[in-house]
Order: sequence, then C-alpha cells, then structure tokens
Amino acid sequence: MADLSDFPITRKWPVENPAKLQLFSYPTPNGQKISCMLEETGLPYEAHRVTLADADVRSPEFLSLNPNNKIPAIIDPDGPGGQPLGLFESGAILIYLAEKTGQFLGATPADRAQVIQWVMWQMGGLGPMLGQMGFFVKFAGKDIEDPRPRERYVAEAKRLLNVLDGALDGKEWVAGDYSIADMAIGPWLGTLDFYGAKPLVGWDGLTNVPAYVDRFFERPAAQAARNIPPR
Ligand SMILES: N[C@@H](CCC(=O)N[C@@H](CS)C(=O)NCC(=O)O)C(=O)O
Repeated sequence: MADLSDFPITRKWPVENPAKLQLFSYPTPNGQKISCMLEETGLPYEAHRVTLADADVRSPEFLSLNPNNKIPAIIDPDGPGGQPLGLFESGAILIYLAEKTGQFLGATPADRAQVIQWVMWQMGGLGPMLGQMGFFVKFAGKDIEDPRPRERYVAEAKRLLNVLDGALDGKEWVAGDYSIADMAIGPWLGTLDFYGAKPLVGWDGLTNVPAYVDRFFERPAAQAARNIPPR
C-alpha cells in the first residue's frame, strides 16, 4: 500500500486510508468539478476540507502540494507506474482522472479534442470571468464607485454565456456525450444565482443554457458535489 507520509500535507490533513485517492477541497465551483468527477467515476476517495482561509490554503502543509495556494488538489496513491502523484489545477485533475479511468473524455480522438477544447474554454474564460464578475457584483468590489470593472466583467460573462448558448444548439451536452467539459462548466453556471447576477447577464434571453444547467444538476453526482467536503 502507498505510503503518503512523504507528502507534508498529510500532517495537517491526516489520511485515514492511504489506498484511496485524497481530495483536498472546498465546495466552490472549482472544488465541485473534482468531487463531481470522483462521484461519477466511483473511484474510492477521501475528502479533506480545506477552507479558503489563509490558515488553510496558505499553510506550509497545503503549499507543499499546491504552491499556487488554491483548492482543489489531489494525491493519487496509485498514480502512473503505481507511484503516488500529487496534482493541482482543476482542469489538469479532470483530464488526469478521465485518462486514468477511461471515462468522460470522449469516445474518439476527435471527441476528446472537443472535450479538452471546452475544458480549456472554461478554465481560461468562463471560470475566471464569472469569478471576477462575482467580485465586482457581490463581494468587496461592489463598493468600488468606478463602474468600468463591473461593466467589463458583466459584458464578458454575457458574451461567454452566449457562446455557450450557441454551442448547445440541438445538443444535450457541450461536447457530444456528457464529459469532464460539462463537469467543468456546470458548477460555474450554478454561481449565477448566488451572485444574484442572472438579470445582469441576460439569463432569461438564453435559449439553451438554462435547461443545460438544470440537466447538469439533476445528476446525483453534480448535486452531491455541492456539499463535498461538507462546508
Ligand atoms: N485555476 C485554479 C483556480 C482554483 C481557485 O480559484 N480556487 C479558489 C476557490 S474556487 C481558492 O482556492 N481560493 C483561495 C485563495 O485564492 O486564497 C483551478 O482551476 O484549480
């Protein structure tokens, strides 16, 4: 059985069963992506609650696994060559788990390329832009008098949602079959209620996205991921 004691993070978040994949996360959209994938695949895992407080994400133990001080991160005790592997960045983790399990990455090389395309679109576009919009609409940034940052991120969020709306025309899922691309995108769409931003981004004018997000959260794994690890 793998010995995970070489990973300093396990001193602050002790491992119960080192044979299981170790998830270090909090149920934010980026965290939910990985919990959802783990629930979908049925891979045995242990979830450790890492809050966004500096005491957690900036602790030396957490930084030893993710120097970028952000959840989610994992340790797979059964990584390539049977060796333990630590990994951070939700897009990289999704692709790694999809390759490991042979699930949710598309059936053909062309499908796989499309799935990765939409994962990248989420990682570089939808996630960061909705996150910044949330800051300027709901959190501390809403007190900034200059309207330009807020307008810029709202406009960009709106544009991205319209891109997705078009891509979903006649489709249930964004890249063929249900895939890690949907697991990357779905949790971010779930933030718009929380930000109170649906009217701002023209939600009611979208044709396909509202049904898509409902379809995503109807999946038991997506629903469960909203509270893994429990807040
Ligand atoms: N690109 C990263 C972003 C992760 C991220 O932004 N995590 C946030 C929560 S959703 C976090 O841990 N924030 C804590 C901090 O910045 O101190 C990924 O996709 O994994």
